[in-house]
Amino acid sequence: MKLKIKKLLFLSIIIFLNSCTKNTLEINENSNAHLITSPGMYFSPDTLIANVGDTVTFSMTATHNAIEVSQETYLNDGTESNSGFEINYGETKNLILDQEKVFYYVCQPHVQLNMKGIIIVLE
Ligand SMILES: [Cu+2]
Repeated sequence: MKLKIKKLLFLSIIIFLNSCTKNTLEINENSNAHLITSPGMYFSPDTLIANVGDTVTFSMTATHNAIEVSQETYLNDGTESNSGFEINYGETKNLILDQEKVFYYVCQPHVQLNMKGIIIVLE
């Protein structure tokens, strides 16, 4: 029962946050390796649901970066890093999801074009 409530809560967060993005959602419970790319002025997928222990590979093209920000910064289309992960322009980098958490990130030059994403890490 407790688990069900938790899942419902996460689901409502997902639906809300996904409405802020371009709506590409990846849920793949069978994989522990995920890839986020920048095929245009958006991240693909821009909403990723993963498990603790999974690895996310960010592969950014030359004009895009991916900077972790706070939830508030994310919702305000801000660009200020929260000292979390940073994937620089043109960089490919692995991120190990080591805790239950919702990560928010933006592409700094294109956040006003809604180029941002979330990673929801479940236990
Ligand atoms: Cu960009």
